[in-house]
Amino acid sequence: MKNTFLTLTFFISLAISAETYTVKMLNQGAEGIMVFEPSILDVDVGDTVIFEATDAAHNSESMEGMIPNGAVSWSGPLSKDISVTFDIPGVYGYQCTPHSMMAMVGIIRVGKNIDNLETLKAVANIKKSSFVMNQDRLDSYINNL
Ligand SMILES: [Cu+2]
Repeated sequence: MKNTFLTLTFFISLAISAETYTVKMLNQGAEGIMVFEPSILDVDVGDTVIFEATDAAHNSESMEGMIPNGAVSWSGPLSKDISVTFDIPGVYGYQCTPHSMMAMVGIIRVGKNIDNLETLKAVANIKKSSFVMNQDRLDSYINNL
């Protein structure tokens, strides 16, 4: 009986304990210049991601048409950390506003859910035509989901 109670308590505490992750905004990372690191991140519903202003002059902004229906968009200030909590499952595409042309983009998948992936891909196809470098970066992130 006591063991059952302890097991139950353990699983309940797992279910309600949200995690916090950090994504660095970098001038230079393992994947090249102007990158989010990690560029692809899996989180659970209710988890929080801190986009950390490791290097200056970057921000994190959700991309129009690249977040699930009902999800709240975000747009962080330059050179400042921003914290975003993900309550809606699905795939989220985001960018650094001043470096979007350099394909400074990232993907967060919430709850292993890819229901909006086809919509996101269609928008990404249009978006990548604006990239002046790293044209295949966003595609490669999406293909890694
Ligand atoms: Cu940037």
